[in-house]
Amino acid sequence: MANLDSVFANIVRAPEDPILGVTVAYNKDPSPNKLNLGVGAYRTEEGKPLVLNVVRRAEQMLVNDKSRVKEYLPIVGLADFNKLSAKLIFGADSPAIQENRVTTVQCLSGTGSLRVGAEFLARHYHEHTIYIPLPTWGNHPKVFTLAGLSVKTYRYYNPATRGLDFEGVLDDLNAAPSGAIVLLHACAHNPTGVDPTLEQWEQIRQLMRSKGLLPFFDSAYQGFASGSLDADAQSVRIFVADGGECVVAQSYAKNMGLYGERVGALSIVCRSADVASRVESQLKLVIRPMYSNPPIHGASIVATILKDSNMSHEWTVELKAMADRIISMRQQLFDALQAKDTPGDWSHIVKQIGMFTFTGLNAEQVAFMTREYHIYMTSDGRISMAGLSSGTVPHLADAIHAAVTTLG
Ligand code: KET
Repeated sequence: MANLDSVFANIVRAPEDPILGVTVAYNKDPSPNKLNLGVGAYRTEEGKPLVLNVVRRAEQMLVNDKSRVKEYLPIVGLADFNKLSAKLIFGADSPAIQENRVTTVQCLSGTGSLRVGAEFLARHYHEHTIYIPLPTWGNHPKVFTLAGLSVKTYRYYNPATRGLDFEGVLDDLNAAPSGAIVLLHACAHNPTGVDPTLEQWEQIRQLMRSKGLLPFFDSAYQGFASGSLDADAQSVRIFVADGGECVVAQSYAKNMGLYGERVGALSIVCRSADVASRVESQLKLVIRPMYSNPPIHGASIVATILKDSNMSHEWTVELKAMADRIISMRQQLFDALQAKDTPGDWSHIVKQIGMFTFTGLNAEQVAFMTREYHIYMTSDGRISMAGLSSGTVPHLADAIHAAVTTLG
């Protein structure tokens, strides 16, 4: 057989990605009632992907501007984009920015920013252990391990209360070696939808600073949790306000709907402008052999919007509308399960925040819902609320009811 001649003949087939593989399976399903609640991607009430009006407007302006060229960006990306991204997450009046203690580099969306940050830390930071919450976004351990960090977990979610295991967070961070890196979800924790309160953040900050733990924030949902960009950045800002150091990966995939444009930023807040500029020089050495320099289009869209106050305002209105639609989906799903008397307490659906509900459904129940109802979701029971609409809530409620009553 010719196949045996291949130098790759012994390659073992890899499994699909636990999140993106759900879309692959969904695409293969011919059922007209199929519903994809796997990947965290916003859909309209009509179930369609959404390009924000303000994004269309910015793109039109870019296309019409004949002075624009397609030259390479610098290794660190578009300067305006970097400045505006730092302001967006740290606040317009952030002393760290004013004192030039922040270096920001444009990266390939949230994932690329995490990867560049992790590669930098593996090369230049003395402690190679990173603590990630349990559970967390499935790609985190892979990104950090491949970058050369050693991954450990800290307790985060309590399945019994479907809320934060705050004691667990504090105990595990307290037991971490001094200097360890700690991955924190800035807001709208994925997959649980459970965030610390501001008071709890403050206690986490105090503990981390007292032990010299280095915060590495993943901010993939700024504006999606509360609908307010500033409120959703509070966790990051209280860490920056104490003058200490931190690392932040930002994504515009969800909050500006720029998923496929791959726009994000990595910021490292340092103690002095001199350190920040040396850090940036080393970030360039990480980026150059990895992908040389980042793409221009998406970052230009973001910069066009953020530097214009009218367009920025228009963005916040559209962002709030997305956040509000998700919140109303939570209420509708909760009401539908109440109306059916579905066994169990479903109040966590309305209490959790952000794009996802961590339903508590087990892998067997999820498989049942996919098989019998053509509803696609990750096997950990996470559903993307942003993929639901008023029209599909009853179908999902029927499926959950049947899964819970049939499989207990
Ligand atoms: N961090 C978190 C917490 C996150 O949920 C995602 C994406 C990312 C980073 C990366 O996003 P990027 O597109 O690189 O900017 N999460 C959704 C999509 C995915 O898995 O890629 C998801 O959980 O469905």
